[in-house]
Amino acid sequence: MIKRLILTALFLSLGLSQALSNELSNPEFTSTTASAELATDPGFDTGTGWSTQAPWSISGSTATHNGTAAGNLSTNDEPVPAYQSCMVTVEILEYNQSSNCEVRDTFFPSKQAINEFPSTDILYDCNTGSSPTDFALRAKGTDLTTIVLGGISLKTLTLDNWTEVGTRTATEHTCYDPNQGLVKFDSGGTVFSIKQALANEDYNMMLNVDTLTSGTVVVSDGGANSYEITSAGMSGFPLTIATGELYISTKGGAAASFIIDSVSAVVKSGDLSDINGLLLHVY
Ligand SMILES: [Ca+2]
Ligand SMILES: [Ca+2]
Repeated sequence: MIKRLILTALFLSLGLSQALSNELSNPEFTSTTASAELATDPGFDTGTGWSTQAPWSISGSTATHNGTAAGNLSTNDEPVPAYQSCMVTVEILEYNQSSNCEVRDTFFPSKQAINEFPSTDILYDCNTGSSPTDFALRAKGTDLTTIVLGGISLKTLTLDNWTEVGTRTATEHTCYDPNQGLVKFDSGGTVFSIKQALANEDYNMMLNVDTLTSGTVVVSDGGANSYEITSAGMSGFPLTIATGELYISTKGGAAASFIIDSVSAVVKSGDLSDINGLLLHVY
């Protein structure tokens, strides 16, 4: 902390504040754009596009599960394009924790549960089912408690200011969670990237890896200049951009699964690069 204070004071006294500005847009991954509504009847007003496995029923603009057996509430008109980053919004009118209601793993690999009442639950993940894709929610509770849902909205998400590079498949994709500001990468071995325009300069980079389950994070200019990260946490490193673009990628050649939290690119300023480098290490 003392070193940090001294260096901050030094930094400010030298009037270098501009030297630390992040040149990237949406560096915290908190900004996404949602698609138009994909569910045919998101409010359960007509039941069109939904299939109800007993004991689910749709009536009066709600979907109800009476807790007598496990059952699925599913779309039947394949509204969601496969392998996309998705936002599922569930309006929960009545719920008991023991009802145990979750998104089926044929849609979300993480099988997320709806668990808050009364609320609107928002779930994020990549749908990885066969193409095109139906959404399904499975209620597993048999405790005679009732679940009542007012609606389910299905939308895909794109990450603002970043461009995807690669072909989305069941095993190669990114997934966006703007609430937490996270990007999840999954790869079976083929490179998948997000990229953003960045002026050709020498930069001090920082990348915060939230979780690294497997594989290697590659930060590069898409050309000869790159840096590899193989552990979670904050990494600071120099990077030269010579192509006008910054890439964050899986390495390829091996399976990868990691989540990144933020990235910054700060232009090195001539003689001051050593100070910047030192600051990065202290922070
Ligand atoms: Ca409704
Ligand atoms: Ca973030």
